[in-house]
Amino acid sequence: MTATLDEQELQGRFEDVIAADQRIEPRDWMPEAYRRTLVRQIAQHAHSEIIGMQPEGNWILRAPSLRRKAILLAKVQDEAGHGMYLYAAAETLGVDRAELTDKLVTGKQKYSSIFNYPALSYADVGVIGWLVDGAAICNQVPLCRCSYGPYARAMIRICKEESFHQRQGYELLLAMVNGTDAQREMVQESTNRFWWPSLMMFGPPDADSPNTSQSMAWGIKRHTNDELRQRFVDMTVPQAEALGITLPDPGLAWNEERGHYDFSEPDWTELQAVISGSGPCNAQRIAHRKRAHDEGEWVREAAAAYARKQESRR
Ligand code: FAQ
Repeated sequence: MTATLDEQELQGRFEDVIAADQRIEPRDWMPEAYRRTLVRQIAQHAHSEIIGMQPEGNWILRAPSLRRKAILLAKVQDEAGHGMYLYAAAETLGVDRAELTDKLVTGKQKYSSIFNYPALSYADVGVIGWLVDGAAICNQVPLCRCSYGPYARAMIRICKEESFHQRQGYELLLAMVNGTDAQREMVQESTNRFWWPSLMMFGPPDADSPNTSQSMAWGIKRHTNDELRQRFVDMTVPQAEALGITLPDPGLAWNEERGHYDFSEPDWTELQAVISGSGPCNAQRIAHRKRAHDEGEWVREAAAAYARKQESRR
């Protein structure tokens, strides 16, 4: 009886913190479902950053100049850093990074659909920065106000770096559209391939999103998938115009009454296929991640042995 009352009291306190828009910290009691939802989202987010190194990483050795190589190396390294902050945030919820990595490579946890598309030309490096990091920022800035403290704080630093990434992508595209006809065509061709997958990053439409309403009630998500997708379209159309690039949607038009751009429905069957493992690069991405993890075994062993030795000297 007392245990039930205690649980109710703890639940009440948790709800008060959420209602007051304050932060839940690792030491605080939280409902098991809240903890599970956070582990799911933060782990998926961390996996996305780590798998997200692969498409652009593919171009590091083929960058067209030393300057472009240095920029790309720094960006890909930042993504590794984001993965580390996010795994650390997930660990405050009582899970272990090794366990999360295992769930990634065995397909038990997801990562963002966007990284299952290949980067086929150097214009893709610019378009990934512009559209993919642009969509990531739209989605992630509200996560800086997430009700779970360690995730919210990790997102502040990540968002600062993501906006820098978005600008480097746009700067690369500006250089290319001011170059030759062939370079302008590369930018257009890359935009055509990445536009729809970028819109899908925000998740399924609200009517088909099983997690949104509960995550919003808990203050984990602050906006619905469709709200953020609209925000991204509104933000991106003028940027495309400034680049002189056409977005591949004949339904795209300013709607005076709504004060937003109208746009066509993405192909949701494609999103479902990519999420469930049938995207163009799913198998390759996981195989590469697994190989890198296996080859790093000796590094982890050496680091653990060194840590044990340091500990025994104290
Ligand atoms: N891909 O009920 P919802 C980056 C899953 S940015 C794969 O709407 P939720 C930076 C979803 O997990 C990319 N799966 O789910 C970068 C759920 O499955 P589950 C990462 C998706 O959680 C840039 C099911 O569908 N950003 O890495 C996708 O409320 C450049 C039902 O969906 C984040 O992770 C998808 N697109 O909303 C790096 C941001 N969409 O778990 C390198 C944080 C949905 O029940 C280069 N995450 N699913 O089995 C979020 O904001 C949310 O988790 C959403 C999904 C919005 C992604």
